[in-house]
Amino acid sequence: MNRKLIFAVLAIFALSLFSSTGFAKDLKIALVVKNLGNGFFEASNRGAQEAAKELGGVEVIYTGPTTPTAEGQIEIIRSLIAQKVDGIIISANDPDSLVTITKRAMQRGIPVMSYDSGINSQGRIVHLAPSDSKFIGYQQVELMGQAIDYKGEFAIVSASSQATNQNEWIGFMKEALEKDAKYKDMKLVAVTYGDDQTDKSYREAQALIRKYPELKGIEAPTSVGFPASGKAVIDEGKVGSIYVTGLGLPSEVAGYVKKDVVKNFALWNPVDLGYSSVYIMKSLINKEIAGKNGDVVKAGRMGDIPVREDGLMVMGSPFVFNAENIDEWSPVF
Ligand code: RAM
Repeated sequence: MNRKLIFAVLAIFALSLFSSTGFAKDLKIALVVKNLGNGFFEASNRGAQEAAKELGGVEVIYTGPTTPTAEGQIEIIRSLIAQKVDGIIISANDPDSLVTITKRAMQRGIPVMSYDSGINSQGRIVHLAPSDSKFIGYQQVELMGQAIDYKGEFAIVSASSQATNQNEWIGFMKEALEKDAKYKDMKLVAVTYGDDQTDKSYREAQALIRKYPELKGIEAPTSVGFPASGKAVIDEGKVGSIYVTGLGLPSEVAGYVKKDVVKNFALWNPVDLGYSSVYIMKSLINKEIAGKNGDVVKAGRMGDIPVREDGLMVMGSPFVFNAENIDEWSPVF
């Protein structure tokens, strides 16, 4: 072998050594949220970035449309496929219309999972739900019951009308009202949609208060619609006669607890949700799991998360917040 050849062989050897010991390119994982400017998703991104740091060699790209539409997310996924990201985690604005594009991503070798708000199972490998949907729906009715003494009219200010997660929860809220005699004197009079926009949610809540003079409660299963509804109750002079409950960030709802507009509400930890999703996606990219029933992901400080039937994964039970614990939680998320 001449000296040049020996040199070339050595150079190739050194290069491959470097690439397997830290000079390898980072895995690019996209976190596609329903919409930007939403505190819930920003908190989930904090957890996602934390997981990326812990795992090493992972870059999380936080992205999403400005308003929560499936069209906006389809455009973003199209461009993520072109950029050849290594994995896509998405909170879906629609369970069906994203399937075609996410299937295309998977055909190109990019694993897709949903978190928070699911895509139908043909369009993703696994879905990480924050908690059992039935549990969430029934719990919301119970919290509303506690706030209005299980009596009177209440209305819902939801997120967007196509959102998978909110629609599932609302379905279970209706089921609880029908099935459980405890709620027989409570009446759901309307379901409206604030599209996870503060202004629109505020206007919807205001319209409900004006349209239903007997209204006793507003339930908002969205972190954006919840504080917006609280503000509408105050501005309409209804403190003490209309109570708001729902799913919200303690940091954004604390003020309404103090003003006696909110007695109690629930949420899971969005930081943990984003954190767990990145661990799950890394296992999918590295083919440590296939996303089948019985697979288990070792998700760092969150411990083992098993895959159930239909690729469903579930994080835990929601926390309930009230005047007693709100100050402890509002600095956290
Ligand atoms: C909003 C979004 C999200 C939901 C929370 C509770 O931020 O709609 O999907 O999980 O509220």
